[in-house]
Amino acid sequence: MAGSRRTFWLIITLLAATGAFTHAYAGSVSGRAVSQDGAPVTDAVLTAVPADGGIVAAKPGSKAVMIQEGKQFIPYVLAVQAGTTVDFPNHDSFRHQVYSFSTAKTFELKLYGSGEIGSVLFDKPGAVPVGCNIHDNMLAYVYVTPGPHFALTGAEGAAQLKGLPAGTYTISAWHPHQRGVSPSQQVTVSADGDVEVKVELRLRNTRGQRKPGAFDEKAY
Ligand SMILES: [Cu+2]
Repeated sequence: MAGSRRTFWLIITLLAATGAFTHAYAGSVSGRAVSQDGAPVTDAVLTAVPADGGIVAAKPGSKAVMIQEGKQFIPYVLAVQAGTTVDFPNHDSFRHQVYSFSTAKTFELKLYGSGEIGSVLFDKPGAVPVGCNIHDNMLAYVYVTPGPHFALTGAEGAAQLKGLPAGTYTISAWHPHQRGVSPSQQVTVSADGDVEVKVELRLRNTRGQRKPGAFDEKAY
């Protein structure tokens, strides 16, 4: 019967449009980052690493961007997977010189002006504080994750890690102002479920911005 066949395809189309099929292949983790005072933590990077150690490498040519504008880096925290090249375009009318002395990536771009772009390949996991030789107050962080599953928390301290194949994962959280090692916990993700995870970060008080290199690298 033509009518029932049409209804069948309509239902199939609606299921596909609402993502009912893709949900069957991947689970997710809804993370919430809070400080020791229970306040939501923005700009925390949540990562999920398979407990069996299997990591999918970044696609060749993966790119991300950190802008220099108004004597600031934007965003303040940029999370990328190892193997990603970050462009540092200068949107200001004056020159910047971007650098880092970090263990995960030491680099120094040449001094460059308005409209120009410097690029750096981040090939090793870790926290990379980024500064400018000309403007001491400019500070931001590139957080390089080993695998493809990561998300940055928003204003409410929430972030969702989507598209996780079923399995056991170590969920960890990192924030530039944290004290000590990153908190982590293991969760089991099913093929179609969402796991809620709350992570507590011990943050130090920050008054203004610190210069790159002044932070405790041992904590990472
Ligand atoms: Cu600068």
